[in-house]
Amino acid sequence: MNPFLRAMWSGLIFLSLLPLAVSAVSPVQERADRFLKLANAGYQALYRVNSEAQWLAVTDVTPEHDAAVAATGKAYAAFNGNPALITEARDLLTHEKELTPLSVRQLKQLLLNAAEGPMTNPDLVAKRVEAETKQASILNSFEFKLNGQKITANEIDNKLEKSTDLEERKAVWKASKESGPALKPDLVVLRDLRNGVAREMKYPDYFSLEVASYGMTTDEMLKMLDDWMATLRPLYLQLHTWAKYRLAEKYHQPVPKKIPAHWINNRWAQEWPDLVEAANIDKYFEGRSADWIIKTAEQFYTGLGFSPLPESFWKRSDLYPLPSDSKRKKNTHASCWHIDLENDIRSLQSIEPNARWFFTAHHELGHGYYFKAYTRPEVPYLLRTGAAPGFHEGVGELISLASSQVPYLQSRGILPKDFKPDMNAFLLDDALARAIPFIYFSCGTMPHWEADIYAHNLPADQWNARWWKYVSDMQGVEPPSARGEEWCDAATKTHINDTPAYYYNYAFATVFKFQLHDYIARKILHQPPQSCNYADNKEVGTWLNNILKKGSTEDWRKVLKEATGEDISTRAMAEYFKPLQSWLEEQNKGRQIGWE
Ligand code: X8Z
Ligand code: ZN
Repeated sequence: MNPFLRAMWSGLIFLSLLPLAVSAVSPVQERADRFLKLANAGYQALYRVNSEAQWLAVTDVTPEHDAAVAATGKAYAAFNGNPALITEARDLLTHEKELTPLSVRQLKQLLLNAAEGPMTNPDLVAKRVEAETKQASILNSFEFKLNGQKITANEIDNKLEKSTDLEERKAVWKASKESGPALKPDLVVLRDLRNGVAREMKYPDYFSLEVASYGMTTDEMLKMLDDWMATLRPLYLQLHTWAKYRLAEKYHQPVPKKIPAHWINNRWAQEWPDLVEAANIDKYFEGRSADWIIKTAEQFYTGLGFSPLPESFWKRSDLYPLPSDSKRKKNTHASCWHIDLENDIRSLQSIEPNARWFFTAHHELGHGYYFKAYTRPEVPYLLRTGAAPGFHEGVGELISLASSQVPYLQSRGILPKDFKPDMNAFLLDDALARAIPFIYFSCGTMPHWEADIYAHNLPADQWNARWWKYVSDMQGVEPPSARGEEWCDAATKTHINDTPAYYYNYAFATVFKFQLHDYIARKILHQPPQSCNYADNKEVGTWLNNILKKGSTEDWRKVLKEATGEDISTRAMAEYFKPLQSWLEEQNKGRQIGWE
Protein backbone atom coordinates (compact mmCIF):
# COMPACT_ATOMS: atom_id res chain seq x y z
CA MET A 1 0.00 0.00 0.00
CA ASN A 2 1.33 3.42 -0.83
CA PRO A 3 2.21 5.55 2.14
CA PHE A 4 -0.60 7.98 1.47
CA LEU A 5 -3.25 5.28 1.50
CA ARG A 6 -1.70 3.66 4.53
CA ALA A 7 -1.94 6.93 6.42
CA MET A 8 -5.56 7.28 5.29
CA TRP A 9 -6.38 3.78 6.44
CA SER A 10 -4.75 4.10 9.81
CA GLY A 11 -6.54 7.44 10.23
CA LEU A 12 -9.85 5.79 9.45
CA ILE A 13 -9.17 2.90 11.78
CA PHE A 14 -8.25 5.38 14.50
CA LEU A 15 -11.44 7.36 13.89
CA SER A 16 -13.61 4.27 13.96
CA LEU A 17 -12.04 3.32 17.31
CA LEU A 18 -12.70 6.74 18.82
CA PRO A 19 -16.25 6.08 20.09
CA LEU A 20 -14.86 2.95 21.75
CA ALA A 21 -12.15 4.97 23.42
CA VAL A 22 -14.65 7.52 24.70
CA SER A 23 -17.00 4.90 26.03
CA ALA A 24 -13.92 3.27 27.66
CA VAL A 25 -14.46 5.77 30.49
CA SER A 26 -16.33 3.53 32.88
CA PRO A 27 -19.82 4.47 34.01
CA VAL A 28 -18.54 4.86 37.55
CA GLN A 29 -15.79 7.25 36.40
CA GLU A 30 -18.40 9.24 34.47
CA ARG A 31 -20.54 9.38 37.56
CA ALA A 32 -17.53 10.55 39.62
CA ASP A 33 -16.66 13.19 37.02
CA ARG A 34 -20.20 14.60 37.05
CA PHE A 35 -20.31 14.55 40.85
CA LEU A 36 -16.90 16.15 41.29
CA LYS A 37 -17.67 18.90 38.80
CA LEU A 38 -20.58 19.99 40.93
CA ALA A 39 -18.80 19.39 44.24
CA ASN A 40 -15.80 21.49 43.18
CA ALA A 41 -18.00 24.34 41.97
CA GLY A 42 -20.01 24.43 45.18
CA TYR A 43 -16.89 24.13 47.31
CA GLN A 44 -15.19 27.08 45.63
CA ALA A 45 -18.29 29.29 45.77
CA LEU A 46 -18.85 28.68 49.49
CA TYR A 47 -15.15 28.79 50.34
CA ARG A 48 -15.06 32.28 48.89
CA VAL A 49 -18.17 33.56 50.66
CA ASN A 50 -16.94 32.15 53.96
CA SER A 51 -13.37 33.48 53.57
CA GLU A 52 -14.62 36.96 52.68
CA ALA A 53 -16.71 37.05 55.84
CA GLN A 54 -13.86 35.68 57.97
CA TRP A 55 -11.41 38.17 56.52
CA LEU A 56 -13.70 41.05 57.49
CA ALA A 57 -14.13 39.64 60.99
CA VAL A 58 -10.40 39.17 61.70
CA THR A 59 -9.39 42.54 60.27
CA ASP A 60 -12.22 44.44 61.96
CA VAL A 61 -13.71 42.70 64.97
CA THR A 62 -17.35 43.78 65.40
CA PRO A 63 -20.53 41.94 66.45
CA GLU A 64 -21.90 42.43 62.91
CA HIS A 65 -18.86 40.83 61.29
CA ASP A 66 -19.01 37.96 63.80
CA ALA A 67 -22.68 37.40 62.98
CA ALA A 68 -21.82 37.26 59.27
CA VAL A 69 -19.10 34.66 59.94
CA ALA A 70 -21.52 32.50 61.91
CA ALA A 71 -23.96 32.66 58.99
CA THR A 72 -21.44 31.89 56.23
CA GLY A 73 -19.81 29.20 58.39
CA LYS A 74 -23.14 27.42 58.56
CA ALA A 75 -23.75 27.86 54.83
CA TYR A 76 -20.26 26.46 54.12
CA ALA A 77 -21.03 23.38 56.23
CA ALA A 78 -24.53 23.08 54.75
CA PHE A 79 -22.89 22.37 51.41
CA ASN A 80 -19.58 20.72 52.29
CA GLY A 81 -21.03 18.55 55.03
CA ASN A 82 -24.21 17.72 53.16
CA PRO A 83 -25.24 14.09 53.80
CA ALA A 84 -26.00 13.57 50.10
CA LEU A 85 -22.41 14.54 49.24
CA ILE A 86 -20.99 12.34 51.96
CA THR A 87 -23.03 9.33 50.83
CA GLU A 88 -22.13 9.75 47.17
CA ALA A 89 -18.41 10.25 47.89
CA ARG A 90 -18.34 7.17 50.13
CA ASP A 91 -20.21 5.11 47.61
CA LEU A 92 -17.91 6.15 44.77
CA LEU A 93 -14.90 5.25 46.91
CA THR A 94 -16.15 1.67 47.17
CA HIS A 95 -15.19 1.58 43.44
CA GLU A 96 -11.78 3.14 44.13
CA LYS A 97 -9.94 0.80 41.72
CA GLU A 98 -12.09 1.88 38.78
CA LEU A 99 -11.44 5.59 39.35
CA THR A 100 -8.51 7.80 38.40
CA PRO A 101 -6.12 8.63 41.25
CA LEU A 102 -7.08 12.30 40.84
CA SER A 103 -10.77 11.50 41.41
CA VAL A 104 -9.93 9.36 44.44
CA ARG A 105 -7.89 12.16 45.99
CA GLN A 106 -10.72 14.64 45.47
CA LEU A 107 -13.28 12.31 47.02
CA LYS A 108 -11.07 11.71 50.05
CA GLN A 109 -10.46 15.43 50.45
CA LEU A 110 -14.18 16.10 50.18
CA LEU A 111 -14.81 13.69 53.06
CA LEU A 112 -12.12 15.36 55.18
CA ASN A 113 -13.76 18.71 54.50
CA ALA A 114 -17.18 17.27 55.33
CA ALA A 115 -15.88 16.05 58.68
CA GLU A 116 -15.29 19.66 59.77
CA GLY A 117 -19.06 20.23 59.69
CA PRO A 118 -21.03 17.05 58.98
CA MET A 119 -24.67 17.98 58.44
CA THR A 120 -25.76 14.54 59.54
CA ASN A 121 -25.87 16.44 62.85
CA PRO A 122 -26.88 20.03 62.07
CA ASP A 123 -27.28 21.09 65.70
CA LEU A 124 -23.76 20.04 66.54
CA VAL A 125 -22.37 21.85 63.50
CA ALA A 126 -24.28 25.04 64.31
CA LYS A 127 -22.96 24.94 67.87
CA ARG A 128 -19.42 24.43 66.63
CA VAL A 129 -19.62 27.31 64.14
CA GLU A 130 -21.00 29.62 66.82
CA ALA A 131 -18.38 28.62 69.40
CA GLU A 132 -15.53 28.97 66.87
CA THR A 133 -16.77 32.43 65.94
CA LYS A 134 -17.03 33.49 69.57
CA GLN A 135 -13.55 32.21 70.40
CA ALA A 136 -11.99 33.97 67.41
CA SER A 137 -13.70 37.18 68.42
CA ILE A 138 -12.39 37.01 72.01
CA LEU A 139 -8.89 36.19 70.74
CA ASN A 140 -8.79 38.87 68.06
CA SER A 141 -10.11 41.68 70.23
CA PHE A 142 -8.23 40.85 73.43
CA GLU A 143 -6.47 43.85 74.96
CA PHE A 144 -3.32 43.12 76.91
CA LYS A 145 -2.53 45.43 79.81
CA LEU A 146 0.74 46.22 81.56
CA ASN A 147 0.36 48.10 84.85
CA GLY A 148 -3.16 49.08 83.82
CA GLN A 149 -2.03 50.48 80.44
CA LYS A 150 -2.94 48.93 77.09
CA ILE A 151 0.00 47.14 75.44
CA THR A 152 -0.01 45.61 71.95
CA ALA A 153 1.41 42.22 71.00
CA ASN A 154 4.23 43.93 69.08
CA GLU A 155 5.04 46.02 72.16
CA ILE A 156 5.15 42.88 74.31
CA ASP A 157 7.55 41.22 71.87
CA ASN A 158 9.69 44.34 71.56
CA LYS A 159 9.98 44.68 75.33
CA LEU A 160 10.94 41.03 75.68
CA GLU A 161 13.54 41.59 72.98
CA LYS A 162 15.10 44.65 74.64
CA SER A 163 14.56 44.67 78.39
CA THR A 164 17.33 43.44 80.67
CA ASP A 165 15.38 44.21 83.84
CA LEU A 166 14.12 40.87 85.14
CA GLU A 167 11.29 42.42 87.16
CA GLU A 168 10.03 44.23 84.10
CA ARG A 169 10.42 41.10 81.97
CA LYS A 170 8.42 39.11 84.48
CA ALA A 171 5.62 41.70 84.45
CA VAL A 172 5.52 41.73 80.62
CA TRP A 173 5.58 37.94 80.43
CA LYS A 174 2.72 37.74 82.94
CA ALA A 175 0.75 40.38 81.02
CA SER A 176 1.09 38.20 77.91
CA LYS A 177 -0.63 35.32 79.75
CA GLU A 178 -3.72 37.33 80.68
CA SER A 179 -5.69 36.16 77.65
CA GLY A 180 -5.70 32.52 78.83
CA PRO A 181 -8.49 32.79 81.41
CA ALA A 182 -10.65 34.74 78.92
CA LEU A 183 -10.21 31.99 76.33
CA LYS A 184 -10.49 28.89 78.49
CA PRO A 185 -14.30 28.58 78.98
CA ASP A 186 -15.07 28.50 75.27
CA LEU A 187 -12.06 26.25 74.59
CA VAL A 188 -13.53 23.69 77.01
CA VAL A 189 -16.78 23.79 75.03
CA LEU A 190 -14.90 23.65 71.70
CA ARG A 191 -12.93 20.58 72.74
CA ASP A 192 -16.17 18.60 72.90
CA LEU A 193 -17.69 20.15 69.78
CA ARG A 194 -14.55 19.53 67.70
CA ASN A 195 -14.36 15.95 68.95
CA GLY A 196 -18.08 15.67 68.26
CA VAL A 197 -17.85 16.57 64.55
CA ALA A 198 -14.90 14.22 64.07
CA ARG A 199 -16.77 11.35 65.76
CA GLU A 200 -19.82 12.01 63.62
CA MET A 201 -17.61 10.92 60.71
CA LYS A 202 -16.17 7.96 62.65
CA TYR A 203 -12.81 9.48 63.54
CA PRO A 204 -11.86 8.70 67.15
CA ASP A 205 -11.35 12.40 67.96
CA TYR A 206 -10.50 15.76 66.41
CA PHE A 207 -6.72 15.29 66.58
CA SER A 208 -7.07 12.06 64.57
CA LEU A 209 -9.18 13.85 61.97
CA GLU A 210 -6.50 16.50 61.47
CA VAL A 211 -3.56 14.08 61.17
CA ALA A 212 -5.58 12.07 58.64
CA SER A 213 -4.35 14.63 56.05
CA TYR A 214 -1.02 12.79 56.29
CA GLY A 215 -2.68 9.38 56.11
CA MET A 216 -1.52 8.84 59.71
CA THR A 217 -3.12 8.01 63.04
CA THR A 218 -2.58 10.09 66.18
CA ASP A 219 -0.13 7.52 67.56
CA GLU A 220 1.83 7.40 64.31
CA MET A 221 2.10 11.19 64.21
CA LEU A 222 3.19 11.42 67.86
CA LYS A 223 5.75 8.67 67.31
CA MET A 224 7.25 10.47 64.33
CA LEU A 225 7.50 13.67 66.39
CA ASP A 226 9.02 11.82 69.36
CA ASP A 227 11.60 10.20 67.06
CA TRP A 228 12.61 13.59 65.71
CA MET A 229 13.05 14.91 69.25
CA ALA A 230 15.09 11.86 70.21
CA THR A 231 17.55 12.20 67.31
CA LEU A 232 18.18 15.89 68.03
CA ARG A 233 18.28 15.55 71.82
CA PRO A 234 22.09 15.56 72.30
CA LEU A 235 22.35 18.83 70.37
CA TYR A 236 19.40 20.33 72.24
CA LEU A 237 20.91 19.51 75.63
CA GLN A 238 24.17 21.20 74.64
CA LEU A 239 22.31 24.28 73.35
CA HIS A 240 20.13 24.42 76.45
CA THR A 241 23.19 24.32 78.66
CA TRP A 242 25.01 26.97 76.64
CA ALA A 243 21.91 29.20 76.64
CA LYS A 244 21.24 29.02 80.36
CA TYR A 245 24.84 29.95 81.20
CA ARG A 246 24.69 32.79 78.71
CA LEU A 247 21.38 34.04 80.15
CA ALA A 248 22.51 33.72 83.78
CA GLU A 249 25.51 35.86 82.90
CA LYS A 250 23.34 38.40 81.09
CA TYR A 251 20.96 38.79 84.04
CA HIS A 252 23.63 38.37 86.75
CA GLN A 253 21.85 35.36 88.22
CA PRO A 254 22.97 31.98 89.48
CA VAL A 255 22.77 29.30 86.77
CA PRO A 256 19.36 27.60 87.05
CA LYS A 257 18.53 23.97 86.22
CA LYS A 258 15.76 24.89 83.83
CA ILE A 259 15.47 28.20 82.04
CA PRO A 260 12.92 30.63 83.51
CA ALA A 261 10.42 31.44 80.76
CA HIS A 262 10.70 35.21 81.19
CA TRP A 263 14.47 35.07 80.49
CA ILE A 264 13.73 34.11 76.89
CA ASN A 265 12.65 36.70 74.33
CA ASN A 266 9.81 34.65 72.89
CA ARG A 267 6.58 34.56 74.96
CA TRP A 268 6.35 30.75 74.75
CA ALA A 269 10.11 30.03 74.65
CA GLN A 270 9.38 28.44 71.26
CA GLU A 271 12.38 30.14 69.66
CA TRP A 272 15.39 31.59 71.45
CA PRO A 273 16.43 34.62 69.42
CA ASP A 274 18.98 37.35 70.19
CA LEU A 275 21.29 35.21 72.32
CA VAL A 276 24.27 35.48 70.00
CA GLU A 277 25.67 38.99 69.88
CA ALA A 278 27.87 38.44 66.81
CA ALA A 279 24.92 37.21 64.76
CA ASN A 280 22.50 39.95 65.74
CA ILE A 281 21.48 41.74 62.56
CA ASP A 282 18.73 43.90 64.07
CA LYS A 283 20.61 47.14 63.55
CA TYR A 284 20.60 46.61 59.79
CA PHE A 285 16.80 46.88 59.83
CA GLU A 286 16.73 50.18 61.68
CA GLY A 287 15.58 53.06 59.52
CA ARG A 288 13.97 50.72 56.97
CA SER A 289 10.23 50.83 56.38
CA ALA A 290 7.64 48.12 56.96
CA ASP A 291 6.82 48.43 53.27
CA TRP A 292 10.45 47.67 52.41
CA ILE A 293 10.19 44.47 54.48
CA ILE A 294 7.30 43.04 52.49
CA LYS A 295 8.62 44.22 49.12
CA THR A 296 12.00 42.64 49.84
CA ALA A 297 10.25 39.40 50.68
CA GLU A 298 8.34 39.52 47.39
CA GLN A 299 11.61 40.21 45.58
CA PHE A 300 13.02 36.95 46.93
CA TYR A 301 10.30 35.04 45.09
CA THR A 302 10.33 37.15 41.89
CA GLY A 303 14.12 36.74 41.80
CA LEU A 304 13.57 32.98 41.61
CA GLY A 305 11.35 33.53 38.58
CA PHE A 306 7.91 33.64 40.21
CA SER A 307 5.64 36.41 38.94
CA PRO A 308 4.84 39.42 41.13
CA LEU A 309 1.88 39.20 43.51
CA PRO A 310 -1.38 40.38 41.94
CA GLU A 311 -2.35 44.05 42.22
CA SER A 312 -5.28 43.00 44.42
CA PHE A 313 -2.84 41.62 47.00
CA TRP A 314 -1.52 45.12 47.64
CA LYS A 315 -4.99 46.69 47.66
CA ARG A 316 -6.74 44.21 49.90
CA SER A 317 -4.08 42.96 52.32
CA ASP A 318 -3.85 44.38 55.83
CA LEU A 319 -0.10 44.46 56.46
CA TYR A 320 0.73 47.07 59.08
CA PRO A 321 0.00 47.66 62.78
CA LEU A 322 -3.00 49.79 63.65
CA PRO A 323 -2.26 53.31 64.87
CA SER A 324 -2.46 53.42 68.67
CA ASP A 325 -5.60 55.60 68.60
CA SER A 326 -7.42 53.31 66.16
CA LYS A 327 -10.90 52.12 67.15
CA ARG A 328 -10.55 49.10 64.91
CA LYS A 329 -9.36 45.80 66.38
CA LYS A 330 -7.63 43.14 64.34
CA ASN A 331 -5.90 39.81 64.83
CA THR A 332 -2.18 40.41 65.44
CA HIS A 333 -0.86 37.02 64.32
CA ALA A 334 0.41 36.80 60.72
CA SER A 335 -1.57 34.83 58.15
CA CYS A 336 -2.06 34.53 54.39
CA TRP A 337 -5.39 33.84 52.68
CA HIS A 338 -6.52 32.28 49.42
CA ILE A 339 -9.90 33.98 49.50
CA ASP A 340 -11.48 32.55 46.33
CA LEU A 341 -9.04 29.70 45.52
CA GLU A 342 -8.25 31.80 42.43
CA ASN A 343 -6.28 35.04 42.33
CA ASP A 344 -7.62 36.85 45.37
CA ILE A 345 -4.68 36.37 47.74
CA ARG A 346 -4.32 38.51 50.87
CA SER A 347 -2.12 38.67 53.91
CA LEU A 348 -2.84 39.87 57.41
CA GLN A 349 0.22 41.07 59.32
CA SER A 350 1.41 43.84 61.66
CA ILE A 351 4.81 44.38 60.07
CA GLU A 352 7.40 46.53 61.79
CA PRO A 353 10.89 47.07 60.38
CA ASN A 354 12.83 44.46 62.36
CA ALA A 355 14.41 41.06 61.79
CA ARG A 356 11.44 39.24 63.36
CA TRP A 357 8.96 40.64 60.86
CA PHE A 358 11.45 40.26 58.02
CA PHE A 359 11.38 36.48 58.49
CA THR A 360 7.63 36.40 59.13
CA ALA A 361 6.95 38.31 55.89
CA HIS A 362 8.99 35.72 53.95
CA HIS A 363 7.01 32.96 55.66
CA GLU A 364 3.63 34.46 54.75
CA LEU A 365 4.55 34.99 51.11
CA GLY A 366 5.51 31.33 50.98
CA HIS A 367 1.81 30.59 51.46
CA GLY A 368 0.94 33.23 48.86
CA TYR A 369 3.29 31.78 46.24
CA TYR A 370 2.08 28.25 46.97
CA PHE A 371 -1.51 29.45 46.34
CA LYS A 372 -0.43 31.08 43.10
CA ALA A 373 1.48 28.04 41.86
CA TYR A 374 -1.40 25.57 42.19
CA THR A 375 -4.04 27.97 40.93
CA ARG A 376 -4.26 26.39 37.48
CA PRO A 377 -6.93 24.44 35.62
CA GLU A 378 -5.18 21.08 36.11
CA VAL A 379 -5.65 21.35 39.87
CA PRO A 380 -9.31 21.01 40.94
CA TYR A 381 -10.49 23.36 43.70
CA LEU A 382 -10.73 20.53 46.21
CA LEU A 383 -6.99 19.90 45.79
CA ARG A 384 -5.85 23.54 45.86
CA THR A 385 -4.00 22.99 49.08
CA GLY A 386 -0.55 21.75 50.13
CA ALA A 387 0.59 18.18 49.43
CA ALA A 388 0.33 18.04 53.24
CA PRO A 389 -0.36 20.99 55.56
CA GLY A 390 3.29 20.91 56.65
CA PHE A 391 4.37 21.52 53.05
CA HIS A 392 2.45 24.79 53.12
CA GLU A 393 4.15 25.87 56.33
CA GLY A 394 7.49 24.65 55.03
CA VAL A 395 7.79 26.77 51.90
CA GLY A 396 7.87 30.11 53.68
CA GLU A 397 10.09 28.58 56.34
CA LEU A 398 12.52 27.52 53.63
CA ILE A 399 12.63 31.01 52.19
CA SER A 400 13.04 32.51 55.69
CA LEU A 401 16.03 30.24 56.19
CA ALA A 402 17.41 31.21 52.78
CA SER A 403 16.86 34.90 53.51
CA SER A 404 18.86 34.64 56.74
CA GLN A 405 22.00 33.40 54.96
CA VAL A 406 24.85 35.90 55.19
CA PRO A 407 25.84 35.80 51.46
CA TYR A 408 22.23 36.53 50.55
CA LEU A 409 21.96 39.43 53.02
CA GLN A 410 25.19 40.87 51.62
CA SER A 411 24.13 40.45 48.00
CA ARG A 412 20.98 42.49 48.71
CA GLY A 413 22.90 45.18 50.58
CA ILE A 414 21.18 44.40 53.87
CA LEU A 415 24.53 43.55 55.40
CA PRO A 416 27.50 45.65 54.22
CA LYS A 417 29.67 44.09 51.50
CA ASP A 418 32.72 44.14 53.81
CA PHE A 419 30.82 42.48 56.67
CA LYS A 420 33.05 39.78 58.19
CA PRO A 421 30.72 37.15 59.61
CA ASP A 422 31.63 34.89 62.48
CA MET A 423 30.19 31.79 60.83
CA ASN A 424 30.02 29.82 64.04
CA ALA A 425 27.97 32.59 65.65
CA PHE A 426 25.53 32.61 62.74
CA LEU A 427 25.16 28.85 62.86
CA LEU A 428 24.56 28.99 66.61
CA ASP A 429 21.92 31.67 66.10
CA ASP A 430 20.26 29.62 63.32
CA ALA A 431 20.04 26.71 65.73
CA LEU A 432 18.65 28.75 68.63
CA ALA A 433 16.35 31.11 66.80
CA ARG A 434 15.05 29.02 63.93
CA ALA A 435 15.43 25.34 64.53
CA ILE A 436 16.37 23.30 67.57
CA PRO A 437 14.44 24.67 70.59
CA PHE A 438 11.50 25.08 68.20
CA ILE A 439 11.47 21.32 67.64
CA TYR A 440 10.81 20.74 71.35
CA PHE A 441 7.88 23.15 71.29
CA SER A 442 6.41 22.04 67.97
CA CYS A 443 7.01 18.27 68.33
CA GLY A 444 6.72 18.26 72.10
CA THR A 445 4.65 20.68 74.14
CA MET A 446 2.06 21.76 71.57
CA PRO A 447 1.03 18.48 69.90
CA HIS A 448 1.31 16.43 73.08
CA TRP A 449 -0.90 18.86 74.95
CA GLU A 450 -3.44 18.99 72.14
CA ALA A 451 -3.43 15.20 71.75
CA ASP A 452 -4.12 15.03 75.49
CA ILE A 453 -7.11 17.33 75.35
CA TYR A 454 -8.64 15.90 72.15
CA ALA A 455 -7.58 12.28 71.93
CA HIS A 456 -7.06 11.50 75.62
CA ASN A 457 -9.85 13.69 77.04
CA LEU A 458 -7.69 15.36 79.70
CA PRO A 459 -10.03 16.90 82.34
CA ALA A 460 -10.11 20.69 82.10
CA ASP A 461 -8.92 21.11 85.69
CA GLN A 462 -5.57 19.57 84.72
CA TRP A 463 -4.89 21.60 81.59
CA ASN A 464 -2.40 24.08 82.97
CA ALA A 465 -0.49 21.55 85.04
CA ARG A 466 -0.13 19.35 81.97
CA TRP A 467 1.02 22.28 79.85
CA TRP A 468 3.80 23.13 82.26
CA LYS A 469 4.76 19.49 82.70
CA TYR A 470 5.47 19.35 78.96
CA VAL A 471 7.22 22.72 78.87
CA SER A 472 9.34 21.59 81.77
CA ASP A 473 10.10 17.99 80.68
CA MET A 474 10.46 18.57 76.97
CA GLN A 475 11.74 22.13 76.66
CA GLY A 476 13.61 22.41 79.98
CA VAL A 477 11.85 25.72 80.72
CA GLU A 478 9.94 26.70 83.87
CA PRO A 479 7.46 29.47 84.69
CA PRO A 480 8.70 32.45 86.75
CA SER A 481 6.26 31.44 89.51
CA ALA A 482 3.67 28.68 90.03
CA ARG A 483 0.89 28.69 87.43
CA GLY A 484 -2.32 27.23 88.86
CA GLU A 485 -5.44 26.10 87.03
CA GLU A 486 -6.87 29.62 87.13
CA TRP A 487 -4.55 30.18 84.13
CA CYS A 488 -4.77 28.53 80.75
CA ASP A 489 -1.34 29.31 79.35
CA ALA A 490 -1.76 27.04 76.32
CA ALA A 491 -4.66 29.20 75.14
CA THR A 492 -2.37 32.25 74.93
CA LYS A 493 -0.95 30.59 71.80
CA THR A 494 -3.12 31.67 68.84
CA HIS A 495 -3.24 28.27 67.15
CA ILE A 496 -4.73 26.50 70.19
CA ASN A 497 -7.83 28.59 69.59
CA ASP A 498 -8.19 29.15 65.89
CA THR A 499 -6.07 26.43 64.21
CA PRO A 500 -6.55 23.44 66.52
CA ALA A 501 -4.51 20.23 66.26
CA TYR A 502 -2.33 21.88 63.63
CA TYR A 503 0.95 22.86 65.27
CA TYR A 504 2.90 19.69 64.42
CA ASN A 505 2.73 21.06 60.86
CA TYR A 506 5.38 23.58 61.89
CA ALA A 507 7.55 20.77 63.20
CA PHE A 508 7.12 19.00 59.88
CA ALA A 509 7.87 22.29 58.11
CA THR A 510 11.13 22.68 60.05
CA VAL A 511 12.40 19.20 59.23
CA PHE A 512 11.18 19.51 55.63
CA LYS A 513 12.76 22.95 55.03
CA PHE A 514 16.21 21.62 55.89
CA GLN A 515 15.72 18.77 53.41
CA LEU A 516 14.73 21.15 50.62
CA HIS A 517 17.46 23.60 51.58
CA ASP A 518 20.09 20.86 51.63
CA TYR A 519 19.06 19.72 48.14
CA ILE A 520 19.06 23.27 46.76
CA ALA A 521 22.42 24.21 48.30
CA ARG A 522 24.29 21.05 47.37
CA LYS A 523 22.66 19.89 44.15
CA ILE A 524 21.61 23.14 42.49
CA LEU A 525 23.80 25.92 43.90
CA HIS A 526 26.83 23.77 44.78
CA GLN A 527 27.36 25.88 47.88
CA PRO A 528 27.58 24.93 51.57
CA PRO A 529 24.07 24.81 53.10
CA GLN A 530 25.24 26.93 56.07
CA SER A 531 26.36 29.78 53.84
CA CYS A 532 24.66 30.05 50.48
CA ASN A 533 22.74 32.44 48.29
CA TYR A 534 19.59 31.64 46.29
CA ALA A 535 19.19 35.22 45.01
CA ASP A 536 17.86 35.41 41.45
CA ASN A 537 18.55 31.73 40.71
CA LYS A 538 15.90 30.58 38.24
CA GLU A 539 16.89 26.93 38.48
CA VAL A 540 16.01 26.98 42.16
CA GLY A 541 12.68 28.62 41.28
CA THR A 542 11.83 26.01 38.66
CA TRP A 543 12.68 23.17 41.00
CA LEU A 544 10.57 24.66 43.79
CA ASN A 545 7.68 25.45 41.46
CA ASN A 546 7.54 21.79 40.45
CA ILE A 547 6.65 20.93 44.03
CA LEU A 548 4.24 23.82 44.55
CA LYS A 549 2.27 23.61 41.33
CA LYS A 550 1.07 20.10 42.16
CA GLY A 551 -1.00 21.32 45.10
CA SER A 552 -2.44 18.21 46.68
CA THR A 553 -2.83 16.19 43.46
CA GLU A 554 -0.18 13.68 44.57
CA ASP A 555 0.74 11.93 47.80
CA TRP A 556 3.11 14.03 49.91
CA ARG A 557 5.60 11.18 50.38
CA LYS A 558 5.91 10.76 46.62
CA VAL A 559 6.32 14.51 46.04
CA LEU A 560 9.09 14.71 48.63
CA LYS A 561 10.86 11.61 47.36
CA GLU A 562 10.75 12.73 43.74
CA ALA A 563 12.01 16.20 44.61
CA THR A 564 14.83 15.26 46.99
CA GLY A 565 15.32 11.49 46.69
CA GLU A 566 14.61 11.21 50.41
CA ASP A 567 11.85 10.30 52.84
CA ILE A 568 11.02 12.79 55.58
CA SER A 569 13.85 12.76 58.14
CA THR A 570 16.05 14.94 60.34
CA ARG A 571 19.16 13.89 58.38
CA ALA A 572 19.63 17.25 56.64
CA MET A 573 18.87 19.22 59.78
CA ALA A 574 21.33 17.24 61.88
CA GLU A 575 24.05 17.62 59.23
CA TYR A 576 23.46 21.36 58.94
CA PHE A 577 24.19 21.80 62.64
CA LYS A 578 26.85 19.12 62.94
CA PRO A 579 29.75 21.61 63.18
CA LEU A 580 28.12 23.04 66.33
CA GLN A 581 28.12 19.87 68.43
CA SER A 582 31.85 19.72 69.16
CA TRP A 583 32.09 23.50 69.60
CA LEU A 584 29.27 23.38 72.18
CA GLU A 585 30.82 20.40 73.97
CA GLU A 586 34.02 22.40 74.29
CA GLN A 587 32.18 25.49 75.60
CA ASN A 588 30.13 23.39 78.03
CA LYS A 589 33.10 21.45 79.43
CA GLY A 590 32.68 20.96 83.18
CA ARG A 591 29.06 22.14 83.10
CA GLN A 592 26.16 19.91 84.04
CA ILE A 593 24.38 19.13 80.78
CA GLY A 594 20.56 19.13 80.75
CA TRP A 595 18.17 19.42 83.68
CA GLU A 596 17.55 15.92 84.98
O1 X8Z B 1 2.09 30.89 63.02
C1 X8Z B 1 3.07 30.99 62.29
C2 X8Z B 1 2.98 31.81 61.03
C3 X8Z B 1 1.61 31.88 60.51
S1 X8Z B 1 1.16 30.52 59.58
C4 X8Z B 1 3.45 33.22 61.32
N1 X8Z B 1 4.25 30.43 62.65
C5 X8Z B 1 4.38 29.68 63.89
C6 X8Z B 1 4.21 30.56 65.11
O2 X8Z B 1 4.28 31.79 64.99
O3 X8Z B 1 4.04 30.03 66.20
C7 X8Z B 1 5.47 30.44 61.87
C8 X8Z B 1 6.40 29.50 62.56
C9 X8Z B 1 5.76 29.13 63.87
ZN1 ZN C 1 2.25 29.77 57.98
